[in-house]
Amino acid sequence: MTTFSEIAPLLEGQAIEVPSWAYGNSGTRFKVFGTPGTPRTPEEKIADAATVHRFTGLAPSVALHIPWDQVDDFAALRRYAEDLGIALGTVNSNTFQDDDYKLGALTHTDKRIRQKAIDHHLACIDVMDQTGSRDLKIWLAEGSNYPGQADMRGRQDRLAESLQTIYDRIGDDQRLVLEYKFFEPAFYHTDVPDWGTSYVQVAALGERAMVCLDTGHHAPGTNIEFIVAQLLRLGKLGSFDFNSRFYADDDLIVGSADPFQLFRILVECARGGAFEADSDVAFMLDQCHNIEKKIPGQIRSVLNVQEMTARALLLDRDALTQAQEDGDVLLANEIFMDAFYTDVRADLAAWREERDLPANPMRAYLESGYQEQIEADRVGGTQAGWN
Ligand code: LRH
Ligand code: MN
Ligand code: MN
Repeated sequence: MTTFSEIAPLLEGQAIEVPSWAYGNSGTRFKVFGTPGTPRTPEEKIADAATVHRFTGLAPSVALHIPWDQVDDFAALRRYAEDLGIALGTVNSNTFQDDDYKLGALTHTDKRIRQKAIDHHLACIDVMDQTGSRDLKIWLAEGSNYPGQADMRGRQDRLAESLQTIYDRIGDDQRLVLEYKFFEPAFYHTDVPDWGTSYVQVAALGERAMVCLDTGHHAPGTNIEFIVAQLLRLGKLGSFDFNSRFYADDDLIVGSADPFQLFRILVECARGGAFEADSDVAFMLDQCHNIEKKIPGQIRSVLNVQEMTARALLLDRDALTQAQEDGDVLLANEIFMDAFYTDVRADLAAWREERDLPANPMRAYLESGYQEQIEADRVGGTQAGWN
């Protein structure tokens, strides 16, 4: 049996990056609901992200999305974040809201448009240089809606060429992470639809190019933990975008739709060394809160990741290996499920108190008055920019 005190040191270093866009208003293509207290500026998003960290101790950095978080002075934004106790993290590019990119960006047949998309990524790297960010995360909304519409193969070639130009500008301490998604907004073919395509593209670039796995970007029924195992095995799992889904890319609170799947993914992370101090895997959230309050929504997500990480680390790996080698199917499954069903909430509450964190971060936030304050202070919030 593995005990909670044995796994506590591994929990110590856990860091979950939150997305700036989670604090803005979002919705579906039918309606974006305004929420009182929504940030009006990148600074206010960062203040909210810092609040999540203050109550949980789990979220020491916030990801930016350019141009949603465009400011004149990124070095000043960095100082602002650091004064609040957090860092600026991954920089996400955006080539999905410009008319020029209707038929493609990095894959477009028109060299001028490809260059425009490349230049946007180079500008993102300039931002990273000022914010001190390590990762440039690229998700491409590129593809086609009808068979015959596009030369899928030619687009792969142009994609490789464009990515190479961007990668050549990535600094020695920086990385390029390429996120895949099987459909949407394109409905017939997508240029980076799966981990294999992302892997092929980043492997051709070099060591500092990695794959980003967004848990909401697979067909229903996909064994995501297998992909995690494979990418860790290949040394190419750069980062996660965690969220959960019932149907498509629902971007719901992590662990809400399928806690067992989150557990299975985190078991493979443990198996592959992703929680070790020398691991480079970035754990991020990618969520949109359509109807719930955003800060408590993020608090719930990071706590869910922590709780499920603890349960994954409690898996008695030696006993499991023995049962697997003995071919004892039912015992192996029982050992696995025992860890999943372990209730770690009391242990985690005590663990937090030992670290001067609130035993129940959600309750502490709701009682802190922060929510009432931002609802009173902030009038006319900006949209996250997503819909
Ligand atoms: C695309 C995506 C990608 C974007 C984010 C807003 O569905 O997951 O990571 O940057 O949503
Ligand atoms: Mn994502
Ligand atoms: Mn997504």
